[in-house]
Amino acid sequence: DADELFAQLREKLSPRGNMVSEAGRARTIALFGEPLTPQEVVARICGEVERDGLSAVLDYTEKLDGKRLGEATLRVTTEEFATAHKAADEGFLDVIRQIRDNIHEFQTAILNQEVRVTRDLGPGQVDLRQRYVPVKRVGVCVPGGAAAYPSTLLMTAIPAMAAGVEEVAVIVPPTDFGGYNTDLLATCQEIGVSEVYRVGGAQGVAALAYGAGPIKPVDMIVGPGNLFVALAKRHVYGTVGIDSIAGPSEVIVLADDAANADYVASDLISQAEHSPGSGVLVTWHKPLIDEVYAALERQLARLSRGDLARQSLEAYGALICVADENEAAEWTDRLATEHLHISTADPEAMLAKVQNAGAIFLGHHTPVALGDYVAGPSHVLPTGGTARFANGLCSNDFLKRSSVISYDADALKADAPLVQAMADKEGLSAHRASVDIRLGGK
Ligand code: HSO
Ligand code: ZN
Repeated sequence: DADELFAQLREKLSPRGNMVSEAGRARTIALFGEPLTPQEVVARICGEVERDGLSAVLDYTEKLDGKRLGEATLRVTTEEFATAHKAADEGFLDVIRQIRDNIHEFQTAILNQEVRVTRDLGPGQVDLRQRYVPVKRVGVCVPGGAAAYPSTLLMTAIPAMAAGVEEVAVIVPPTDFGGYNTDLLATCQEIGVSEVYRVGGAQGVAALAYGAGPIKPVDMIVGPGNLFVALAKRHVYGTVGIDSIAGPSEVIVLADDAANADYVASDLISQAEHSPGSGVLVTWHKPLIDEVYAALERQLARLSRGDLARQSLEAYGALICVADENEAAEWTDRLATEHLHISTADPEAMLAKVQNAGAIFLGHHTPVALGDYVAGPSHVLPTGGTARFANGLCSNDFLKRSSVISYDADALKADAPLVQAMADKEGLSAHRASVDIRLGGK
């Protein structure tokens, strides 16, 4: 039953913070003396960091990540950056530079420009503007639990820099995949990110939001993380701005008889290997279901993360056969996934039929991995069905807009009756007076 499958997928893929899992029960009893939901854990940690600052951050880092850090070891030093950069492979640094340039090019090209409207009121002139100014200080969460993600640093920090953000502060867990990962530190050095703290989880997000010792509060926090990072961002929202709440990676592949089963399978697996991650095939060419299934088996057997990807696909994947392209478009819009790959004879025609997806990949030569790593749009994208209303991260998210309004004396005179009429209706006589006084009235 299609509706049930849809509900199951949605349920499985959206981050859940209001349930105590088996493992969570024992762990939270050990840590807090009682079983707590992830939401309650996050509220406690954030509350304590807000109250006690650095000491709470260091205590939680010890309790949760098993590392006792001090003020000196929390922040990555200039020497550590330099050493990592020197040790890095020259070929890797060259890759980073090329990707940096791609991201910077795209993120600069899409930047919103000031809009100006002038209105002629007889002799009077009205000048109206929408002005964009970058957020001053941004915090970036880089994951470091399951794998090292220098790509995520690039896909968050470079859009911020392209927008003109002056200060980028990075938090990353104190792990070998995180704050001790030399590739990540070398990447920071290469792109000019010099403020990196070895702290993850809710305590890291709270430190960015409220400030803690050397970590000065930021204006906005972006970037992906585990459930605790996601819930903490939601918790501190309002004190700071945030991007969307990112959940596990997902892709829908739309395919017809022009698709190559091996290519399709490789795209499904590439998002599933994030583990958890999901891949869903939707096709109206029935034989493709069996072909892709066989291709999945072949490829999973020989990939290094094949077992992880298999578990993800078994739990969160699906191969769906529909009647035609229109039904496929309906599925796409309802699932509203992070990635959509259109693997059909005429991808542009299919593109015109769909509305909801964070990033869309056209044709047989555009695997999602190009978007994950090199093309230019950010790989921080809406997940869990939120592509119905949310957007992928981009440079414009780091711009604030202000409206700017300017009237001359004649224009004020021309528009005064409108203000007077509205102020009289709403009974706000001081509003009216602020116009009258300028017209020489009482
Ligand atoms: N597919 C992930 C991004 C990523 N892929 C990072 C590889 N590294 C979320 O869209
Ligand atoms: Zn990926």
